[in-house]
Amino acid sequence: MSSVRTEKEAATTLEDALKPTKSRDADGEAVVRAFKGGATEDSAPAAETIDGFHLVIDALKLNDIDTIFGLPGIPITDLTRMAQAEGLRVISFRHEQHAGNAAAAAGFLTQKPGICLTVSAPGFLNGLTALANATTNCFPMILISGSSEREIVDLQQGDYEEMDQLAIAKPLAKAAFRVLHAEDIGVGVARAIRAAVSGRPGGVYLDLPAKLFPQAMDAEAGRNSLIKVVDPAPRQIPAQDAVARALDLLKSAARPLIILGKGAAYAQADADIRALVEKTGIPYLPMAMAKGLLPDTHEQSAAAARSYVLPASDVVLLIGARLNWLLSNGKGKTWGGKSPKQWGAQKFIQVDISPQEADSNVRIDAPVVGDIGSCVSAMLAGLGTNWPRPPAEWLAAIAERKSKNIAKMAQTLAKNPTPMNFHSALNVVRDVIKANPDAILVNEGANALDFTRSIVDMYKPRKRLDVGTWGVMGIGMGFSIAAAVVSGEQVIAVEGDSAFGFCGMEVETICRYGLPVCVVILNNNGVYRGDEVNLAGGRDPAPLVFVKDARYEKLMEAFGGVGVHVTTPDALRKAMEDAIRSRRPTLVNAVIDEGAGTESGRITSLNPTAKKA
Ligand SMILES: Cc1ncc(C[n+]2csc(CCOP(=O)(O)OP(=O)(O)O)c2C)c(N)n1
Ligand SMILES: [Mg+2]
Repeated sequence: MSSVRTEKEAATTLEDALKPTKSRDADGEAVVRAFKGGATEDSAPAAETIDGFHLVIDALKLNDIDTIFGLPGIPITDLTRMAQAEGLRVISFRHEQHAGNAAAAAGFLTQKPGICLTVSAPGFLNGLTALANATTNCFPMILISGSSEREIVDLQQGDYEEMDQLAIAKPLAKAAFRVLHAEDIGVGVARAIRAAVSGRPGGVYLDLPAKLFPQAMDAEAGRNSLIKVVDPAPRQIPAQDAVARALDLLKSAARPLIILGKGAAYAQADADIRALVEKTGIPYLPMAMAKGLLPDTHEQSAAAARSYVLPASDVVLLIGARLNWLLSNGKGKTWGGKSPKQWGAQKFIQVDISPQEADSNVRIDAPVVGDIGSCVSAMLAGLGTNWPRPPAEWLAAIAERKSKNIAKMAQTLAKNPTPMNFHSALNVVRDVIKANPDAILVNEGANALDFTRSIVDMYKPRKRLDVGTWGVMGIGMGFSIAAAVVSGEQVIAVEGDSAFGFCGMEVETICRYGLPVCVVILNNNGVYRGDEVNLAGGRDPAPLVFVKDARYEKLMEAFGGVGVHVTTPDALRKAMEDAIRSRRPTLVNAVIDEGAGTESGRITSLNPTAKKA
């Protein structure tokens, strides 16, 4: 809670709210006196009233929202207390960005909007990065933020935490709303929920000014003003002719390929997606967060032959995957083009919920617009009984490259160098996930991300959460907390030491709520690697390196969790197995070779001035 407790806030404590008191201040001047079930002490029973706090809580509960990720302070301190008192799970963070990231991850995992609750101006801004990231990733979340007095903010007279938050949130969110009157809370929450989850999901901002919370209204009228959103994410059925056009094109392919994106994972259409892949027999590539939709060990996975199949394919079916930078924008060398802007020879079928996605980078020959589940089931129904298997030469060419690359990787993983490196450490994580396929893997860093993505197989859908479309650092602990809270499963967070630094304080949150999170830091003493020196030869360290031999595990111990310092794969394995057995918050500081790692991992080429080896 904020250390500045004004009269305003002092007057809105839970204690006040729970005991019947008189309403005062007809214009709602920041003093809570109306409450659920209240009656005045010294007069005949008055009409039952309800205040803004409870209307917000009831509106959320009515829509089956059971968890709030947030950080208290003016003007939402009592909202967090009352929400907990009313049976919502309130997970309180140390920094709003991580509460926001948790809300986004919860949204991705559950298809319900994750709720992040922040204080005004600085707290709001701290949460905004997560909101923008959620919108970019198409994760449904609602950032609910308290804000200061409208008339003072709008006249820029210098209110406590003055900021026009709605205006700032708008360009970064899918939608943004403000509620000024208690009777509009139901509509505001309903609009926010619909905006977050319908169509292409995204981040929604809901501005609740301080004056809204103590506003009282007749309880029955208040209850009647709430909306239980019916069918918040309506199915969007694709047109039959669009499906037929797509299937005709797919059938004509000599070298077909399916690419599954995180939209496909979000859709929870797992059985149909698997059936479509298996019935067509077409090789597929999972994007990072689509790993596990089919087990990565599936014989149709072409992941180990990615650099061969992308340029060689002739028809590509994109399911919930955008042709953004992660797929080299559908053109250039990756796709067989001779220059960065040149298109390859592929024809594309794109299954996406947004009609505007098609043609965003290259020509889409067969757009199929609708929700992924409806599109995939329509395509499945259209396959008929004698769908031809892809040409044998195509499958054989992929199989050959795949087995060569897998054998090469197996050799690398079998090595046991001293000091430990990314491969020997991640070989352990790979085994641990194989033995615990229900565990959720959270992953961030540069090399720590790229190596984990390629080495650690996933076996089930929506078990991998990572930096997503932006490649943002700092999602690790927020995503881990959300994953543990909404699933109850073991979480394993594989973190670069730099990545962990963006969110490390949230290990206190993990300990406070006793969450089964095992953080593994792949510690190479720096951003990308830890062996750089100051080019000027001065005393300051190079910009990319950290304190050598940092003891990150002590941070976890400081809050009662288990900290382990390891330098060998065997010790790492034991530490992870102990963590999973005990389900105790654990941080394993896995010291690896500080010279292991390349600039920006696999995206060195995006550095404008980096020397290319
Ligand atoms: C918010 C944010 N700030 C900065 C970056 C730039 N960046 C990309 S990866 C990275 C850290 C890489 O170091 P580490 O996490 O230790 O992974 P390693 O490559 O060393 O395994 C940084 C700072 C980013 N992606 N996001
Ligand atoms: Mg590092």
